[in-house]
Amino acid sequence: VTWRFALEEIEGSVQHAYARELKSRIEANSDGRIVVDVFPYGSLGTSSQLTELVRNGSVNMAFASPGHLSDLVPETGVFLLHFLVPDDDDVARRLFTDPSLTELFAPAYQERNLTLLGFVPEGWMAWTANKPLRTPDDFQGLRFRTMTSNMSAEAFRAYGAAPVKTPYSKVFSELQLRQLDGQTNPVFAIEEMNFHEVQNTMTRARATQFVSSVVANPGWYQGLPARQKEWLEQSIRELGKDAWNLQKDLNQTRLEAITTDGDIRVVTLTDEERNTFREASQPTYQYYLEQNGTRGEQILSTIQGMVATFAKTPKS
Ligand code: 6CS
Repeated sequence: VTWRFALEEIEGSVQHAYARELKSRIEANSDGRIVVDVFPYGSLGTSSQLTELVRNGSVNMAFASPGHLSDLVPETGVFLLHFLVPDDDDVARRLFTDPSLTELFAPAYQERNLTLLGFVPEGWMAWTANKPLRTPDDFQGLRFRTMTSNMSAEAFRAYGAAPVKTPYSKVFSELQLRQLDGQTNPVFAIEEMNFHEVQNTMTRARATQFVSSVVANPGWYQGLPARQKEWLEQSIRELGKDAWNLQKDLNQTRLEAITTDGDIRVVTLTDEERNTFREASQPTYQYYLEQNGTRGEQILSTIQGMVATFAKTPKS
C-alpha cells in the first residue's frame, strides 16, 4: 500500500524532516507493507492546491498551514494573531504539543472535509525587508508579502503595510525584482528559500510562531484498517513531541548559516518596541472574532487560558 503525503516546503525544511521521520516510523511499524511517498513542495502546486488535492482524495495527507488554510477554515486564523503566544519557549512548546489543541480544532476541519491529524510548530517568524522594521511607522505603505489568506494580510495591514498575498514559490523572484519590499517566515525558511540574498535586514520581532497542521482525506482515513490507523496516529503522537526540537535545531543552524555567510543584518526588537506592535495588533483580534463568532471566542479564550496556565505552572 502506498500513502501519498504532500508538503508545502522543499527538501531540507522542517516539514521535510518531519515527513521523513513519519515515513520511517510507519514503514518500520508496518514491516514495509506501507510505503509513504513524500512529495516536497513544487510539482503538485501551491499550498491551497495541496489542500484541494487532499479534499478530493488525490493525495492522502498534506501539510496545511493556517496562513493559507484560514480562508477555508477561518478558525485557524487564530494562529496568525500576533502576540498570542508569549516569548517563552516552554509555554509555546507545551501549547503546540498539547493533544487537546488538535481536539479543539478537529470539528472545524471536519466540516470542510479535512481530518486534522495534528499541529506542527516551525519556530518564530522573522520579518525581512531592506530596512529594519522597528515601529509600525516603518511598515507604512510597505509592499509586504504574506501568506495567501485574508487573516494573514490583516495582521500586517494593522501595522500600516500594504500586504500582498503571494504563493510561497513566487516570493523569491518578486523580492528580487523589487515588486515586494518585505516578507515574513521562520528563519529556516528564509535561509533555504534564499530570501536573505535579496533582503538586507532581518527583524526578529517574536510576534508569531509559525505553526502548520497535518491533514488527511476523511474518507481515506476512515477507511483505513484499524491497525494502520493506529500506526499512523501513534507515529503522529510520538512525533508531536520531537517536532519542537526538530524545528529548534534547524532554525538555530540556519540562523548561524545566514549570519556567517551572508551580509544580512539581524535586528532583534526590544520588549518596548514589541509593545508598540502589540497595541497596533489589537484590531486583528476583533477581526478574528467577527469572522468566527462564538466558536472563535471559545477557541481564542481556550488558547489564552492554556497559555496562562502554562506560564504559571513549572516546566515539565
Ligand atoms: O510562507 C509560506 O507560504 C510558507 N512558509 C513556510 C515556512 N511553510 C509553508 C508556507 O507555505
